[in-house]
Amino acid sequence: MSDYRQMWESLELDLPAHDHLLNVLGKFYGDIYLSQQKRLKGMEYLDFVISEIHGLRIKELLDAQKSGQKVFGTFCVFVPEELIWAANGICVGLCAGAEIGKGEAEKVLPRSICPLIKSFMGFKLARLCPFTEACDLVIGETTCDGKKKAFEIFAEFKPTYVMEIPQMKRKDDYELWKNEVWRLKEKIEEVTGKKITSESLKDAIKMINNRRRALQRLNILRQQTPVPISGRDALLINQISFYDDPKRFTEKINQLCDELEEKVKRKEGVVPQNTVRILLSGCPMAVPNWKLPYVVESSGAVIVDEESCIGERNTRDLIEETGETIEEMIDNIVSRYMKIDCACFTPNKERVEHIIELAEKYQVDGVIHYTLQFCDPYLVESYKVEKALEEAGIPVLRIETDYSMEDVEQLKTRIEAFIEMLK
Ligand code: BJ8
Repeated sequence: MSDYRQMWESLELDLPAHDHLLNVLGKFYGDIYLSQQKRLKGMEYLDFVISEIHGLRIKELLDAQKSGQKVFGTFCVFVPEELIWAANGICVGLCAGAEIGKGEAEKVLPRSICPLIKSFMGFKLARLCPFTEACDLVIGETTCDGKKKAFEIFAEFKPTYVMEIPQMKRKDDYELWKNEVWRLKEKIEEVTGKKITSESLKDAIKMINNRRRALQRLNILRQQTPVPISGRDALLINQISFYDDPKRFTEKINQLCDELEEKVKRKEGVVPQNTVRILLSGCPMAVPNWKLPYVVESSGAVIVDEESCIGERNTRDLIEETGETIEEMIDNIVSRYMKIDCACFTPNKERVEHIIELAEKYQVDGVIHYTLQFCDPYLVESYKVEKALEEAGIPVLRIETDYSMEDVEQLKTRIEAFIEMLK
């Protein structure tokens, strides 16, 4: 990593603090990931990507910029990344999964705001995220109030464009969303200086669909008993999908799935057959937020699926590949993205139905509903989720936490008791 110091300097990172961050991250990763037993050979690629998280991938982005490409950062799965790739841009999901730059963030944000929002502001103000620094444009959105208002401040430090996301799914809302997608297309073309053509959009749709197909394939394999991969590894794969090169990533994940299929044929699980199976549902777990999966899996259970934007909500729906003209393809993009069942929508019956569907499909023993502190949409919706799950006879545990390690012991006690009850 020391080879990259000049590159980090050019991005004006706070080098001593950045060194410290990488050390902590390396140790954390070793404890949570490398200590696992029976890991797949295919995970070596993911370990490599993580070891180069601020190195090689950043270098690739900067090299691409030198050859004229533009880099766009996003914080939400609602941003149609196909438009970015179709304009020869690069899309990276920006990390906001660690308690970083908290002091800096709290100078501009209230203390009682969602840790994810505090984290993306903190990474920027403390100059610790090379991805953010490498971006030509950050694309924000108006999903929840906290994010919406935080982007006004973030824009003072980084070129930021905000998409309006509807809060309901009536006919007018589809129109609003369609206009927003066209508006984004124009913005991306302006930044990249490239016109999106029907061919380039078609290719981009196919490329991102293929990435989703590979992740769907992974998820189908997780429905098996015994489950062939840990929840931690599956989460990591989903997290990395947001910033790796999509074609390379898809190829690697398909290879990993080949390995998994062999394991399934041999009935070889990552844990014993009778291990308690958990569905995690709720807020997204951005890299390196691995606290809860670690606590769950070190308490004798295995996570078999994530009902989250870093999981099923991002991979479940494909864009129809039937469009020939730009107008048809944009219509297909609009419909696909409006299927996202984020808690920011009201009403949001589909999400509750999906959770029950997933619980049955993955034969889970229980659901852990996970919410970040101060995330009103998911916190309020957890009441309906719990009620529906109870009516369906599926045990549920509601967890509200943040990115600090202070509550690990308390979480462990509650989760162990829940798992014991499920046994
Ligand atoms: S589509 S879940 S990625 S908005 S956790 S910042 S909601 S207060 S992240 Fe999300 Fe898009 Fe929805 Fe998915 Fe606000 Fe809640 Fe914080 Fe959140």
